[in-house]
Amino acid sequence: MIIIGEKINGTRKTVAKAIRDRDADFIKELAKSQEEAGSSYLDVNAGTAPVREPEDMRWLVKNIQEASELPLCLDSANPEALRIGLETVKQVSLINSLSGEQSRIDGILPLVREFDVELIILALDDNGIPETCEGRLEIIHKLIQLAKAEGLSEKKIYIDPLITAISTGTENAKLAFKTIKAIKEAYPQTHITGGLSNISFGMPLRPTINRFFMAMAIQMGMDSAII
Ligand code: THG
Repeated sequence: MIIIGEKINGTRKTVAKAIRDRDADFIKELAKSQEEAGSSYLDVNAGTAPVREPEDMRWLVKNIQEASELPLCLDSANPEALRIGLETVKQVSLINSLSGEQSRIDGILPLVREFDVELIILALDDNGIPETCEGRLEIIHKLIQLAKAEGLSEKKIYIDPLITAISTGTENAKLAFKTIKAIKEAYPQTHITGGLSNISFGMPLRPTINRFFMAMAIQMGMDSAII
């Protein structure tokens, strides 16, 4: 399993405060504890306003790399923040993420050619998240072709089928399993990842639901998770 540690995320209050206060010790501790807990990558999401995000991303990447040797997963929709992150990292990083939204295709795809990266691809576009497996696969298919045209090999591609909450649709777990299985059949060389805790949003016993879902998703071919 390829574990992407999700704790360095500026949408979390404690992390937002640490970014604002430039509290490097707090961020370094989050990096170290996630490395000790078995992370393969550390997700870095500044989660701040677009004008501040590039500089916050640079500060985060610089400080995380002083605390941990792990490769990073740069989590932003902002091409400028991703670029600054990619210029600051010491080793090949995951970009989180490319979607079928035109603004991301235009802003993020060029970075794939320019930098030596790995890439997370999301099954959504300007019309939102398709409610069917077929609709999601159509987007994934298109984005894999685009990424390959930029020289990226399947082994460097991570597909996120988009795990959505069972609290808003009881079929959502089954839909995720079906999509994972179909992706693995069509693109056996790619990795499959996703935000695990999305599945249990709004539910009691979240850790239990997360664990059962994960075990079943692994059976379907999932080999990574953002946790
Ligand atoms: N797919 C991809 N990337 C993603 C997601 C995804 N990045 C962001 C997110 N989803 C995964 N990252 C997080 C980071 C932190 C938390 C959840 C997901 C988190 N949540 C607390 C909770 O749910 O209770 C509340 C916040 C807090 O702790 O303050 O911590 O799906 N490709």
